[in-house]
This record gives sequence, structure tokens and C-alpha cells, in this order.
Amino acid sequence: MSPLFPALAAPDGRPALRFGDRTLGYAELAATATALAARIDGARRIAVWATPSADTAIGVMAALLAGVPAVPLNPRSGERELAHVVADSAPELVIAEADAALPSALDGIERVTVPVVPESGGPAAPLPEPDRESPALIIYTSGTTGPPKGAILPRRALAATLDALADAWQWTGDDVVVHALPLFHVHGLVIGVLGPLRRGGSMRHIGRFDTAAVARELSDGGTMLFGVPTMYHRVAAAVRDDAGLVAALSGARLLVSGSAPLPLPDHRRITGATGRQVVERYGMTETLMNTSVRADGEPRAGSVGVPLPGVDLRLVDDDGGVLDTYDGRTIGEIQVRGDNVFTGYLNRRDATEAAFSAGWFRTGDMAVRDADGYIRIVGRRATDLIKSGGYKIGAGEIENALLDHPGVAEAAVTGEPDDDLGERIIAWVVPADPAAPPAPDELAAHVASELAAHKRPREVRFLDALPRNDMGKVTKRELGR
Ligand code: MCA
Ligand code: AMP
Repeated sequence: MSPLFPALAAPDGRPALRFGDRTLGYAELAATATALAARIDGARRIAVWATPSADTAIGVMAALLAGVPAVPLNPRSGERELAHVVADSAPELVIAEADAALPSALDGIERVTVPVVPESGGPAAPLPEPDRESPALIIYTSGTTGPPKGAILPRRALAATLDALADAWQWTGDDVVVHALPLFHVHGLVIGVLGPLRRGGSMRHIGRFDTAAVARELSDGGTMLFGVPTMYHRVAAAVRDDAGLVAALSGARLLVSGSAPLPLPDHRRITGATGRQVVERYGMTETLMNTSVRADGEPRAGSVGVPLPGVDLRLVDDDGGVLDTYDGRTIGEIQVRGDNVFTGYLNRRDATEAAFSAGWFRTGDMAVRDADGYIRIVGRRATDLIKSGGYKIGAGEIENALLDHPGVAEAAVTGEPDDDLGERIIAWVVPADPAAPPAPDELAAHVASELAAHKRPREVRFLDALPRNDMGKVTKRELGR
């Protein structure tokens, strides 16, 4: 396989990555990542403490150069979730910023910091290019029940998805991507950081999402904006009275939204103010990117566009029959295959087998297809999966964390529509002592410290008992009626 990042082998003076006021050129990135790659070469698997920083990008790049699988860790993980990821992935070492305070779940794992290497004195000899099927990244993703599973992404999947997006978005080395996404998921790390580096272009990470920073970067050389719908919802609210933001968005080459559906009112507000259509693309941790509205295609709000080059996509009905309908009405599950698809879940052969049907990956997303092949996602097979702020969250993992709290006798978790977050997590709780239920804030803080802040309930509703059917199973549909 040819190198994943040709621009690293022939660095010119161009900036590669910018985090806050730290800019990393291709020469510095190549020298530093190559030195770090030599340090970690031979390790079976490593972890990267994935703060939104240059060190995270260098750490991941070093792992990719060395052919060592890397597990990006959410630096905001709670104790239980981090302990699970560390035990499951068993990293030999963790790459972290020198001043990061690492939690006890990482005790006993060797800590490595990014070396300081003079640009000119970087090691010359590149490491041999690993096999295309070898695992590059292991990214943890939630299911309906149980703890998150590690999706193993081989090198060819990264190459396939990034090249397909280059085709769909006419993405080149001249593009400057602007975003504020976390670096422990596919969206921010693979598309947002590795994407620009594969093209030989640039990325600017603005830290915490903020429309003023978006306006500043897009009016100062940024060409593409990547974000989740919550970010575009905030953009849609701000364009009403921010002429600078309107001008910046109007001048951008491409505004891309993904990770969850972008509601039509947000599309309309942004287009109404700027004349620009936000382009939606559809992906998944296990499949990387599957479809997109193309830069050279007809824009269409509410659609995730057409299958990307190299992605086979089919719609399958409830009986397993393949649909050949292009009527914009008949609903089927999206199944995909192609070089973009992962190889399986780490240590979870059962879950891997269940995820495929005769070689096709079952996404669990339900969609219709228009006459011209455009896909519209209409829902999800699993009601116990919640998308909040673009993060996928399993109801079961939150229920388990709530049940760990001494004040909780029974718990059920649902998602409710939310203008800003898409869905908002609601916890339905039967208190252990009805006379003294735990405070909602305390339960939210408990979930945040066990799992992650984005998994905390935004609202807690107390009940005397959970609704159950004759079999004793909680009937979530009855909740909130
Ligand atoms: C609040 N915080 C707490 C608590 N409450 N911390 C601990 N305990 C608590 N009880 C803190 C948070 O850590 C955070 O800190 C701050 O308060 C606000 O948090 P939050 O309310 O969660 O922020 P938000 O306003 O809801 O965030 C919106 C967001 C975020 C910025 C849009 O949801 C986000 O970054 N989403 C991106 C998700 C994403 O990348 N998904 C990709 C996966 P502080 O203020 O310091 O930050 S999907 C994917 O990869 C596929 C392939 C795809 O298709 O893309
Ligand atoms: P994750 O498992 O966190 O990678 O999230 C993947 C899921 O996000 C998909 O299975 C979809 O349900 C959802 N998703 C991603 N992009 C879009 C989009 N543009 N529109 C609707 N849903 C999306």
C-alpha cells in the first residue's frame, strides 16, 4: 500500500495543523512523529490521551507511521468507562501531553510524551509501510446495552474513506479545514485531522466551539467547516444578527454537517442568511463515511446524499429482502460493504458476527431512497440508542451507572427531541427511598464521573414504579405519556 500521508515524506513550508496559537508545519510534524514512531515501534497497541492538541495529532501520526494500533482515549472519560476501555484494549503505553494529569485507571501504564525534535534534524529513514489490512485505530463506540466496544479500523479503511471524501467534496491540499470536534471519535480525528493531512492541506482546531471563532477562521483563510448539528444549530441562531459570521460562511467553500441529522429549520436559516447550503454526509464509527451530498451535485436539505465511491449500499426490509425501490417512501435498513468498513470489534467475536449479514454491515439506520439515488435517513432500528450533541450513547450503559447509585432502586433512560442537542437524555428513576429521592444534579454528576459528561441525564423524572409488561420488561414507550 502506498503511504497514507504522502505530504509527510516531502514536506514543504505549508502549515499542517493549528491548535490555538500552536502551528505545526509538515516538516515539524514529520520529524516529531517519526522520532516518536521510532520510540513506540514494536509495541502491540498504544493509547493516546486525546485532548484537542497538537500532541494528540503527533501521537496518532506516530502510531500510524510505526504501524502500531492506537486507541484514542476521551480525556473526559469517567472512571468506569475509562477502566473498561483500558482493560479491554490493554495498551502498552499511553502518549499524553506533559502537563496532563492522568487518572488512576492508567496507573502502571508507561507514559510517553512527544519528543522535542529540531525540524532539520529529523530522522531521515521512514519506517516501512504496514500492510493495508493491519489495524490503524481502535475507536470505542456505544451499543444499546453494555459498555462501549472497540471498532478496529484498518489502514485501507482510512485511505478509502478519505479519498472518497476528496472526490465527493473536491477536497485538495489547498483546503483549510476549520473545526472544534473532539479527537477521540471518527468525525474529529479521522475526517477532521487525518483528512487534511492525507490531502497535504491544513486544519485549524478552534478549541471549544464558538461562532465568533468560526467567523474569524473562515474569514482568514479557512475553506471548509466541519461540525455536528448542534454546532450548526448554534450557527443558525447566530446568523440572525451577526453580519461577520454571515460574510464568513458565505465565503467558505464547503459547510459540512454530520454525526446526526441536521433539522430542516437549521438548514433553512443558514441558507436564508448566507445563500449557502450545508452539505450532509452520513457515517458511522464502524464504516467511516458511507454517503454524502457532493460538492458537484445538487444540494438537498434533509438528505445525506449518494453513496461515496467504493461504497456498496443497499436497503433491506424487515424480512431480509433487498429493496430495489427508488420511490422516496419505502423504508429499509441501510447495509454497506466496501474498503471503508471496519474489520470487527476488539475481543467481541459475537458482536462482530451479529453486525454483518452475508458480508454486509448492518448499520441499524433506517432510510428511504429518492428516484435519483439520494438517501434520506428516517430513523434508527434501536430505540435504546440516543444521539445527543452528535455523540452516540447507549441507554443501557446509563441505566447501569444510575443503578450503581445508592439512591436509585430502578432506572430507565430515554432520549427526547431537543432543538440544540438533537436528543436530550432523560432518566426515569424510582428512588430507593421515596421520601428522600436523590437530587437530579447529584445523579447527573454521578453519571458524568462514571461514564462521561456528555452521557449525563439532562433531566431526571421520578416515578413510583417503572411501567412493565407481563414479562416484567420495562415498556419505555409508556414513559412520558
Ligand atoms: C457539565 N459538565 C460536566 C457536568 N456538567 N462535567 C462533569 N460533570 C457534570 N455534571 C461540563 C462538560 O464537561 C463541559 O465542559 C461543559 O460542562 C459543557 O458540557 P456539555 O453540556 O456536554 O456541552 P454541550 O454544550 O452539550 O456540547 C455540545 C457540543 C458537544 C460541543 C456540540 O456535544 C460536542 O462536542 N459534540 C461532538 C460529538 C462528536 O464529535 N461526535 C462524533 C461521533 P467544558 O465546558 O469545559 O467543555 S459520531 C462519528 O464520529 C461518526 C463517524 C460520524 O458520522 O461523524
Ligand atoms: P457513531 O456510532 O457515533 O459513529 O454514530 C453513527 C451514527 O450517527 C449513524 O449510525 C447514524 O445513526 C448517525 N449519523 C451520522 N451521520 C448522520 C447524518 N448526516 N444524518 C443522520 N444521522 C447520522
